[in-house]
Amino acid sequence: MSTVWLSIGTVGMALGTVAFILMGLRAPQGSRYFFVITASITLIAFISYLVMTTGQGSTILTTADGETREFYWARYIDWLLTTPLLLLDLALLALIRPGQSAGLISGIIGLDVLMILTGLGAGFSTNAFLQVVLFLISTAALVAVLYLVVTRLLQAARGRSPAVARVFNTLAGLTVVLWAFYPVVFLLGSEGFGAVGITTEIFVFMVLDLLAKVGFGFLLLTSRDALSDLTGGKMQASRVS
Ligand code: RET
Repeated sequence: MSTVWLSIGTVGMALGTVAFILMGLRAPQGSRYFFVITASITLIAFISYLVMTTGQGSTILTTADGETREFYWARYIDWLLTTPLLLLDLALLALIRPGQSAGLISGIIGLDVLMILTGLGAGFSTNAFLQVVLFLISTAALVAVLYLVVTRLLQAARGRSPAVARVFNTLAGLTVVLWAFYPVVFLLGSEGFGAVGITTEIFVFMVLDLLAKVGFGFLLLTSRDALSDLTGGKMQASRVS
């Protein structure tokens, strides 16, 4: 059954990538970078899902009490690359002059990378104490990332056009809710308490990944009003300076 869920993930990411590329070809020039970033996100996830569907990208670990579990590390390489890109989409939507907020953007992305790397360490570790410590650091980094999104970025987005502010609110809300599920699945799944089986874990991660990437991408890239406001805003800004 795991292979079925992983195959659905692979096909879903492939379809999302093709759709975003086709939509990008018809998009106004000034907003194309959103299509490039978002299609790259689903393309990377497609590769990761393809790797996992073909039985690669996981390792069998033996825990201290002699039990074994299969750890899918390929998804962490996907997340390491794609979660910063998702945050970049949000930042570019919210900030009028992203170049002037380089500190904020790199802070958010730096915390996000810390989150994924410590999560990878927790997943790979067979030492319970180290797992707990790394899990807590990863979760703290997640809280910090989401906090910055709903404070600093949300505040910045309020200063943009109503259409941009509305799309940002929706996407930020979606991000907070979906991202909060990941540590819960980790905790309940094979890396944590093992309360749910590996097949269920693979299924839930697949649904979350599709919503957080393809769902997020569709919401962003079909918001024509917001995207055209952004191009207009950009042209105005360059005229003033
Ligand atoms: C881990 C490890 C345990 C602690 C935390 C985690 C958070 C993961 C997140 C992943 C988001 C992935 C997305 C993928 C999109 O397709 C690494 C599970 C906090 C938030 C959005």
